Amino acid sequence: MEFGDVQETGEKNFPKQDETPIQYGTAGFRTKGSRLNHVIYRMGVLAAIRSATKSGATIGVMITASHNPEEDNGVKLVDPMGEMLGPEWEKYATEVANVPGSKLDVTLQELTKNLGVTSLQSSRVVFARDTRPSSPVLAAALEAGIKAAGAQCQNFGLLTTPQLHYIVRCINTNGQYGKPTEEGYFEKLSEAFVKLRNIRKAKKMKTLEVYNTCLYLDAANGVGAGKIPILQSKLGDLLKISLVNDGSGKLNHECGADFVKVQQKPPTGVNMVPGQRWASFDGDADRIVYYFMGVTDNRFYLLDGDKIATLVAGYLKDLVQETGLSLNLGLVQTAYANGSSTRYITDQLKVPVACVPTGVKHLHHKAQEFDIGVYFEANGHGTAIVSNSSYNLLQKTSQNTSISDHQSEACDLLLSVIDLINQTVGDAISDMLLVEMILAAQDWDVEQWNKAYTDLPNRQLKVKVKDRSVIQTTDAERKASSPVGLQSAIDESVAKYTHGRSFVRPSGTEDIVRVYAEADTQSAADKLANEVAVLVYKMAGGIGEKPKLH
Ligand code: 16G
Ligand code: MG
Repeated sequence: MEFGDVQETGEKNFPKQDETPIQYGTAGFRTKGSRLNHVIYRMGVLAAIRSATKSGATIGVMITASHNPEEDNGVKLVDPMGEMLGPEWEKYATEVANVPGSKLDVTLQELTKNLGVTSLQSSRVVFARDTRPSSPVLAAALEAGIKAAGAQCQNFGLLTTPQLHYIVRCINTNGQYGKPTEEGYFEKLSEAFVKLRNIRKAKKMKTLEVYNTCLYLDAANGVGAGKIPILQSKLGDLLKISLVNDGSGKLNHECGADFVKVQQKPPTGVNMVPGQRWASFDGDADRIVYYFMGVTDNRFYLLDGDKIATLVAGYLKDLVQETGLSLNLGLVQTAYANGSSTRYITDQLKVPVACVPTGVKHLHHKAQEFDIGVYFEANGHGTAIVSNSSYNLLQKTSQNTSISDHQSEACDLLLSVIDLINQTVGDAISDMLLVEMILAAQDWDVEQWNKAYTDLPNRQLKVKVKDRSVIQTTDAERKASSPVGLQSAIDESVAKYTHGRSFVRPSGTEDIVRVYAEADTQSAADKLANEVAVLVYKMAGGIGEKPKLH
C-alpha cells in the first residue's frame, strides 16, 4: 500500500534525532523525552497498521515513562482488549523506530505487505499522555503520525495508563465493559465500591474503625494525582483520601511506589504518624504499594504487591467458596515475590501459585489459564482477571432462583468485586479501592493485614556489565543458564544462608544486571546480595566500580 507523505512529513517535522538504537522493551520505548519525537510519530503509523490487522479495532497509545525521572518519556501500545501490545509485534515496533528516515516508506510498505494490510482508512487509534513536560509535544507528534497514516484518532488528554487501557477495551466491546470515557471509568469503579460498602452497612456488621481514619496517598506528583479529587467527589465519606505529592512537586522525585519499594522507606518529606495507613502510586498510576509505621515499635512496614496479592487472593477464595461454584482460582508471581508470601499462599491459603518471568505481559498471560487469575509483581503492579465463561456463569447463577439466598448473594457480591477491578492491566486506583474494600470487609487495619505473614529480609543490587545479554536465565528467571558456572557459584553462596535465595537477571529497562537476595536477617540478605553481585561482576564482564562485600 501507499504511504502518501508519511516519510516526507517524518523527515521534515520528526527527523531521527540520533543513531543510538532504541528497543521496544518490556514496557514499550523509554528514554530521554528529547529523543522520542520521531519514535512516537512512527508509532502513530504503526498503531494504525496494528488496528488494520485487527479489522479496524481501536488501538491505544500511551505516552509515559512511568516511574522514570521527569526528563524521560516513553510510549506503549495497547491492544484491543486493553492488553499490552502482542509480544510478536515488539520487533516491528523496534524496526520501524530505528530505520533511517529515508527508508521509512519502504519499511512500512514491506511490513504492510507481509501483514496483508492494504488500507488504513478504517484504522482507529486513541491516545493519552501523562504529566511530563515533554508529553504534549510528543502527543502532537503521535497525532501527526496517526493522521499521516490516514487513520482516525481521538486524543483523551491526561489519563493514567490503566484508564487508557480501560477505555480501549470499552470501545472494542461496544460499551459492554463500561462507558469509554474517563467519566465512565470513575462511574464504574465508584458504583461498585459504594455498592460493596453499602452491602456491609446493610448487614449491620461490625463498625469499621479503619474507615473512620483516612488513607494518606502519595501520588508521586504524577498523572494519578489529578484524578484523586474526581474519585473523592464520587466516594464522599466512604473513603477519605489525604493527598501528598499531589503534582505540585517534581515527578517521581524521592516519592512514588518505586521509591518506597526499592528504598524500603517513606517518601521524603512526609510526616508519617504511627498507625496511619499510607499508599504510594507510581508516575502513571499502574502500581501501588501500602505502608505504615508500627504503633508499638515505630518501624516502617511495607505492604507490597505480594501482600496485596495475598489479601486479594484470600478474599476472593472465600467468596468463590460461598458461591458454591467450582471456579479455579490461581495466583501468578515472579521470582521477586518474597519467599514468605509464596509459602503463605501455598500452605495457608492453599491457592495454586505460578511463577513467570518479570513483565506484566507474562503475568497477564499466565493468569488467563485460571477461571479467576490474580497476578501481582512485588513492585505493586497487578490485578485479577476473570474468564468470560466464569463471568457468564456468575451472572446466570446470581439470577438462579433455585439456589440459596446466601449463594446468590455471594455471586452478586463477586460480580461487584469484578466491576471494581480493572481487568485490563494493573491499576493503582482500582487496586486501592479493592484493598480498601477488603480491609473494610475483614475489619482489618494495616497492622492486621501485615500479620498474615512476615517478609523475609531482602536486598536488590545493580551491577554494571559490558554486555548484559551474556546473562541468560531459565526457570522463570530463577536460574542463570549463562555464563557457564555462574549458577553453581550462586548456589554455593546461597547454601551458606538460612532461608537463602538469590537470582540474577538482565534488566529489561536499564543497562544493568539486577541481583536479588533474601535470607533470614537483613544483614544476611545484604551479604548474600553482595556476594552474588561480586560473582556477576567477575563472571559476566563487570565494568566500573566493583561491588564490595559488606
Ligand atoms: C517494566 C514492566 C514491569 C517490570 C519492570 C522490570 C510492564 C508494564 N512493566 O516496568 O512489569 O517489573 O519493567 O524492570 O510490563 P527491569 O526489567 O528493569 O527489572
Ligand atoms: Mg507505571
